[in-house]
Amino acid sequence: MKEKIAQLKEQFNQRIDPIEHRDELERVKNEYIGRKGYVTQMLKEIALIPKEDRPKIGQLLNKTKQEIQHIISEKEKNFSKQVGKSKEIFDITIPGRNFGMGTVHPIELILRQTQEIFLGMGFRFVDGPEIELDYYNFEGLNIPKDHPARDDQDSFYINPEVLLRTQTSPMQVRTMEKQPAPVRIISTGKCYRRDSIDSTHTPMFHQIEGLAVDKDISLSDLKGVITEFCKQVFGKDRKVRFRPGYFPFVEPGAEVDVSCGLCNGKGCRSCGHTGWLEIMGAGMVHPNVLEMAGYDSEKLTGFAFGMGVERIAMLKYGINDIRLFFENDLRFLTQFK
Ligand code: 2NL
Repeated sequence: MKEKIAQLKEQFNQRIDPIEHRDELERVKNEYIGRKGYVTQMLKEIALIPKEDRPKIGQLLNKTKQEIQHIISEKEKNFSKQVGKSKEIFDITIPGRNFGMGTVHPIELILRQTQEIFLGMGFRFVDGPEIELDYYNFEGLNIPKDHPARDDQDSFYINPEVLLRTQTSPMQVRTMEKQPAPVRIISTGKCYRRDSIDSTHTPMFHQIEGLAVDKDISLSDLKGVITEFCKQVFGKDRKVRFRPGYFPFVEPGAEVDVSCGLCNGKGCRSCGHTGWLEIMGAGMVHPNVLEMAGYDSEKLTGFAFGMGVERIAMLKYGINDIRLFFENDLRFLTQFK
């Protein structure tokens, strides 16, 4: 009988531990100490054992019953405490709400990638004001007040001497004024021009510009740096070519083309049947620009280049309308990772 009691207690302990719901606790309570429960049953069985053993067994069985009762009431108390916490009111197995991670804007993706490429080639990143002096935006870049190039860059003027920058070059002039050569910088950011909006123009756009000034900088340095950049952005198999082009702040100046990735340079609709896509302007820094910044153009030379970030992104990702970048339609924006 003693063993049977020990077994019963052991069995009860195993049953009670994993119980998580009130209903089950009630069932187990009945099973053990209810009117027809095991313990009650065994109390009746005491009449069947030898008289001299009855007090001891009776005591043991009563003690066990009390223990069982104690454990059950503790568990009941626990359950009432948990009301209002997670277990019974909230179903913690329901999946949480997903607020999404968001994605980086395609323009920002190109900016980051470009900065990384040029940082890898020893360039330093400089940042500057979007509200600029006419001097840094035009004059210091060899574009005096009566220069026809001003017509191509119709600007937002705040007053006759202050405007929203039309290019990122002002920061490069400021840097040359501040520090002696050698200079290796890239400057990126928003630029503004008074353009009518269409599939290739918006009054605000982004530029990436680079400048290197040192002793003995030559056109081949420019070609090497630009070719490396194009291969890293568009792919190793793309070709790069330089055509003569005019910009007031460089001499000689060039337009840079990259071979069309759709037709591999054979000519198709997307490249206007030329096999080439124009991606940036570049050239050797004009001696006037160096002199105005305080550099000796007899001793120093430099190269510079500039490109529109939207245009690079459109060519890289096959986007045909610049307005998509600014409409902020998530179906468009989340495609770039
Ligand atoms: C374009 C043309 C170019 C530059 C930018 C530059 C800056 C300084 C001196 C000389 Cl401080 N040049 N920048 C040079 C050639 C072309 O960009 O229309 N890009 C979209």
